[in-house]
Amino acid sequence: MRQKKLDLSLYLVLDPDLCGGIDGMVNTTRIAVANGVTAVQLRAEHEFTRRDWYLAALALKQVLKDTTVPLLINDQVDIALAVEADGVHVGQKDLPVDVVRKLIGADKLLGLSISNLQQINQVNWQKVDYLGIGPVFPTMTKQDAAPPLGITTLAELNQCKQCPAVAIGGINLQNAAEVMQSGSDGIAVISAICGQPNIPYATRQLYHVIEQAKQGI
Ligand code: 3NM
Repeated sequence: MRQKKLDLSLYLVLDPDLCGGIDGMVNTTRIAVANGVTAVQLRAEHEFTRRDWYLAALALKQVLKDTTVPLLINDQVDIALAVEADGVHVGQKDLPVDVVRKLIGADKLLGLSISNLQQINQVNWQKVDYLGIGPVFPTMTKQDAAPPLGITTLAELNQCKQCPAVAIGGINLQNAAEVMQSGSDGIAVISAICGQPNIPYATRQLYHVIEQAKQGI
């Protein structure tokens, strides 16, 4: 049985560059989880060695140990297994989800990024627990991001989904409400939390907007 339930409401994707390395990611996670973050993903684009991935994942697993918040690892299946993370998140250029599912087993969480209608139509729904849909808005954080979808296309994609979906890409306090109103189950952010001067405040404000949107306020 799965140990942790997935709540996509406020999904923090960690970036070692913006957080200030492994210690920065650990501190950011500790503070963000205390202020409303409901899921955490370890992700790194540059100059992160395999040893760094492992040490970061291990430290994050420790921080989240006594919480209900799951830890997901971007792409690196073996690291996820090595630290007994709660799941894996893959993109379109990573291993296919049926292969990842075989490697991680039935009990771990598996997320898949999609960025257009063609990709959502090809999703193997039996194998995934949730989708990441994006980028919704322009983002400086992902170098090879697809063109921004905009709110209308996001809403269309949300209508096609057969599992929960979290929206990602350029989401902040100003646009989080409309993202939620377009049928998303939550928002995923990097720069709206990582590297913010006041992480508790930034996280609480986002959480508040999401909760209000869920209640239709
Ligand atoms: N994935 P920020 S956009 C990691 O479209 C990531 O799949 C995306 O960072 C996708 O919240 C993105 O700072 C970057 O815009 C999100």
